[in-house]
Amino acid sequence: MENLPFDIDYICREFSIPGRFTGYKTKSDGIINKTYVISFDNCGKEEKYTLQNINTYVFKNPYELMKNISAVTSHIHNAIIQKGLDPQRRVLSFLAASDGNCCCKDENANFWRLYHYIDGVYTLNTIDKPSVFEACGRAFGEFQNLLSDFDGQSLYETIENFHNTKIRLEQLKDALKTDAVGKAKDIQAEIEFIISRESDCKKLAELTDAGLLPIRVTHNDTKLNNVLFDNETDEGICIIDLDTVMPGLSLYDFGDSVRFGANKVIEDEPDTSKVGIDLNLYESYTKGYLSSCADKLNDLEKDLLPFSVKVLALELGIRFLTDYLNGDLYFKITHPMHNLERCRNQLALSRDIEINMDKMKEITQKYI
Ligand code: GN1
Ligand code: MG
Repeated sequence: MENLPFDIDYICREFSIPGRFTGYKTKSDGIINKTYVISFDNCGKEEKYTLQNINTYVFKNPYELMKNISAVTSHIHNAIIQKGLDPQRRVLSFLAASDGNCCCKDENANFWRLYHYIDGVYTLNTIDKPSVFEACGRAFGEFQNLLSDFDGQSLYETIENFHNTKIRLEQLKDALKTDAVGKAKDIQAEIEFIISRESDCKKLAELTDAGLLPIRVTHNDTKLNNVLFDNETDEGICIIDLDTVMPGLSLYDFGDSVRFGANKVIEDEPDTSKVGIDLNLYESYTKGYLSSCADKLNDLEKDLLPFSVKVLALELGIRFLTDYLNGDLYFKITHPMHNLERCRNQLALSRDIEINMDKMKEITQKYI
């Protein structure tokens, strides 16, 4: 097979994969790592694996990253067995490389990891029916539950201050000052919008410092497409993309999930007039999420659920804009304005959430 985006002989050797390589598919859901599903014929039986090239611009220490993921997945694995459920389909399982680590480094300093492919599931980038988003909320709430007795102290911080919106804003201001590629002049409106919401950016960090919001072990990247849904039951059975599982706030997970899934359009939609919060979807997610973890959250966490959606949209807008100013080094892009369009989409969403805040609070109250 010609022109593979990976060296299949190396991968097979490193992970001792049995059988004959028959082909691959590229997965395009994530915008950080490169992901492929690779297939083998093992004595007449098709066997599949998910192969990922870890983005080392984003994740500086893949070995630490994989130690986190090993610890977290084995904790979840045990918890799932205790519940009498099938760990093969409900948690990712990684293959060890030849040196015993859960990833390997090739001669070009690319890091690779491999996990068993889970069959009979689908992923989504948009919602076709509200019940699916309720299932997504239930799955992330359950993820929170499964990790509630996991010791976060043992985890490395794979990306420092990942959801510290206050620090994200400082990083934007630095990028603006440096103006590495001369784009600062074009983004006055976006900067004004963000600066006028500086107090919102600081709020969660301040409440955490004051000891009012508890640090938990959270996923931190709770996009809809990071859930595997069962083909037969539509249940969200497995949470993937565990790179950012770290100590964090429950509100990061709730806010991030809703800002992605309950937006009326996809994150990449450039027409901001179409952007908005779908209140029915907000309700579905809130219902699902609180049904599986309401008893774990304190009153302030529950009160701030709607606010968290606004602030996570604002934060991602800040991150896209910072990357745009820095010359698009972090997120994969397909065209020069991509990160700016994504930023505008998120800022429009946070504006629409402000407008609908009272309605969102009312909906949330129904499920508290
Ligand atoms: C990235 O890896 P992926 O595509 O699931 C990013 C998230 C953003 C998201 C926006 C490690 O997630 O924080 O919310 O893009 N992950 C990282 O689409 O930065
Ligand atoms: Mg992902």
